[in-house]
Amino acid sequence: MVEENIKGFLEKEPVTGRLDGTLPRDGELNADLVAAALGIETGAKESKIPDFVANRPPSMCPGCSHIDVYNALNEALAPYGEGRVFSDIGCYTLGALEPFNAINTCVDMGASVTMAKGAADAGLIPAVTVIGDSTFTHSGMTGLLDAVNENSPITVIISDNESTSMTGGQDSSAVGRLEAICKGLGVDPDHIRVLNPIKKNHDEMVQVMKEEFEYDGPSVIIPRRECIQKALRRKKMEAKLKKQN
Ligand SMILES: Cc1ncc(C[n+]2csc(CCOP(=O)(O)OP(=O)(O)O)c2C)c(N)n1
Ligand code: SF4
Repeated sequence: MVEENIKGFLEKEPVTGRLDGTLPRDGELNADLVAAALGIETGAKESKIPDFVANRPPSMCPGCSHIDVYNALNEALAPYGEGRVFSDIGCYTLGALEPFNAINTCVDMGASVTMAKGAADAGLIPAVTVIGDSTFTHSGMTGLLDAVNENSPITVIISDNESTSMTGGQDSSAVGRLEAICKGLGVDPDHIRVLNPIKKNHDEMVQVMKEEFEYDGPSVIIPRRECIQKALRRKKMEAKLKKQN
């Protein structure tokens, strides 16, 4: 019944969208764009960017834990050559840009793990994944299970900022459970390595990464430090609650 309705609608109406210019060819489909495409007046006005705002590429916040992860990763991977870091979508995707140039792919949620597995199975070793804690629990876990089942030599770096930061800092369903999840999926506990990604620990991080790149099986590295923006909001809230009590 439902199928007949859809068919009928499509037969009567021309299909419009990104290809005919009704919607932009790329980028996010926000509510205003979709409303305009449907001919709905929302009253939203395009806001002009003031002249004093300089055009610049996006970047990670100063002090972000992902920065420490990329600094270590670039050093640890240097002897192996480029083109082996499969990543995903989140704040850490900004590691694709200068000055890091640290990741080579970003396709869809979770693809970092399956792409690394495919590359390793095809002979690209080491093959590395960089994925966020939230994206990992959304759709990276299944790929890791696959890597465990076939003992694929990949290193999955779960850059754990205990937050879903790119979309506004929602709680991540991974909080407090990442090691247990990886163990449950069958990763050898000796190859689940938790790190504190701060400058002072740079050499230790490089060393651990090098060790896991040499391991002939799936390994997981979890650099864990709370997102700075989330920590600031949390501290503000805690101070407010303290004042109220
Ligand atoms: C299928 C799908 N659902 C939702 C999103 C929106 N989204 C963008 S990044 C992201 C997760 C970011 O969290 P995390 O992986 O922990 O990285 P962080 O931004 O915290 O570094 C989500 C849910 C998306 N891109 N694709
Ligand atoms: S919002 Fe958080 S995770 Fe994102 S770049 Fe800033 S500190 Fe890093």
